[in-house]
Amino acid sequence: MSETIFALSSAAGRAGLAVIRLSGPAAGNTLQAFSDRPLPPPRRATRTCLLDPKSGDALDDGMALWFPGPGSYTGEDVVELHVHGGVAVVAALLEALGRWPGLRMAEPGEFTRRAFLSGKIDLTEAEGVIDLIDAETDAQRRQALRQAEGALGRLYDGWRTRLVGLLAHFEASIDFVDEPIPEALESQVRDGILCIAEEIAQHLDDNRRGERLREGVHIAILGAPNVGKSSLLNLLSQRDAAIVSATAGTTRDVVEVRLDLKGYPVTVADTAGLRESGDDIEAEGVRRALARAESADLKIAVFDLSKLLDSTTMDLIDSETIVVFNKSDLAERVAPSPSIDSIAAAPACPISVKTGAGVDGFLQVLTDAVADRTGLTDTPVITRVRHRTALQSCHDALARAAAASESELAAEDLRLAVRALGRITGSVDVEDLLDVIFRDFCIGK
Ligand SMILES: Nc1nc2c(ncn2[C@@H]2O[C@H](COP(=O)(O)OP(=O)(O)OP(=O)(O)O)[C@@H](O)[C@H]2O)c(=O)[nH]1
Ligand SMILES: [Mg+2]
Repeated sequence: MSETIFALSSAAGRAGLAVIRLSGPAAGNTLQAFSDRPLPPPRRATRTCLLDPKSGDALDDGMALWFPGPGSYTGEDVVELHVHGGVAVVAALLEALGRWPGLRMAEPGEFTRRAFLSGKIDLTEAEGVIDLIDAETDAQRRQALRQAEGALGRLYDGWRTRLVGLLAHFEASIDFVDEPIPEALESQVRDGILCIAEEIAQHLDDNRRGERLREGVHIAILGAPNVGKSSLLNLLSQRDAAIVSATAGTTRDVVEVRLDLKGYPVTVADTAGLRESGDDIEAEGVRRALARAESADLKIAVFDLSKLLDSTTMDLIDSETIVVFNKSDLAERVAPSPSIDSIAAAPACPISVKTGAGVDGFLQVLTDAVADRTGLTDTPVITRVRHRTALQSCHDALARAAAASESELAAEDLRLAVRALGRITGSVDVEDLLDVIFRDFCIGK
């Protein structure tokens, strides 16, 4: 019989309310002992005075909820205690529960792990729950909620069910070794395999949208010294994150700011101005800036509209770049440079960080570019490397199965493909994965 676990499920620290959760066979008895009353009606919030069962001292006056298994989050008997969120109240309750026989503190993610083990949710739903707790922006929340509600799991289960059907056809024919597989059946199975392989290939070809939305889109601000890169970072983050000065070569380190850009999570990095420098520290700054340009999901190439356009920055422009011509307030002083036309293929925004001119338009271009590269399509998207690896091996196995000359070999590859999908949702043995997946959870969830 499994142990009964308990934990503070709300955040630690002073608050209006705190929720302590218990799950396991002793949950009901514990509530009776701590309230000195019979169990309340199931799933009904009931005002309850909580007592220390040893001394009879009152611990708090709160609310109790009783969820008999299997109709609970974990599938086991669950009790929730809604108490005053004072540090001493919570400490006294946790201490008294810890002394009660048969109870122990839950480990991180243990409630959700039990929900998975009792078949209440699959692994993708459990991961959706982690993401929902970690979601910092609205787009992240929507993606996580969809996954927690099972949209991704249903997609993978659908493929798995179809593959199992094809495998059954094959296995039935292998059992009758003497009879050759009818040609019509063989081509029907092969078509089925190719069709699913194609659907999986399309699903894999998603430009990492879902993973980017989970992790945040990495944006690097690049350009020659003094063009206003740090000023632009400060404008985006609405605070003095980086030092701005009229001295060229002010920024040396990469300065990173995490932002919620109209619902999308982004990490914006301001970098050192690109130029040849005899100064070792500045040269290292330039090296780091170029490394960021390499690794960023999106680049903002900044030019000073009142100066000649810098060729090092021009060389960095590609389809993942937004071009910003800053200092448009100074621009009438110089004739527009002819080389602007040559880079107009990338979206280009004339702005002035100083006066605010053009900034709204630039923010819209930036938001659209980020939205373009992140999740939230009609169909659910891959949100983790773990899914991608399993889908890739499923796809590879299907390609081998379709090309196999012997039906025994094709059947073996089909079995591997089914297994790879099963590891994503946890419907096959995944004991080795569980510690890794649930490690990301907090205690109490
Ligand atoms: N007139 C005008 N000045 C600006 C504008 N944006 C920034 N500046 C000024 O340009 C100078 C350089 O700005 P920074 O933001 O430090 O430039 P940077 O690109 O980060 O420079 P480095 O860190 O040296 O590479 C500062 O004096 C800013 O006040 C603008 O739109 N118009
Ligand atoms: Mg700077």
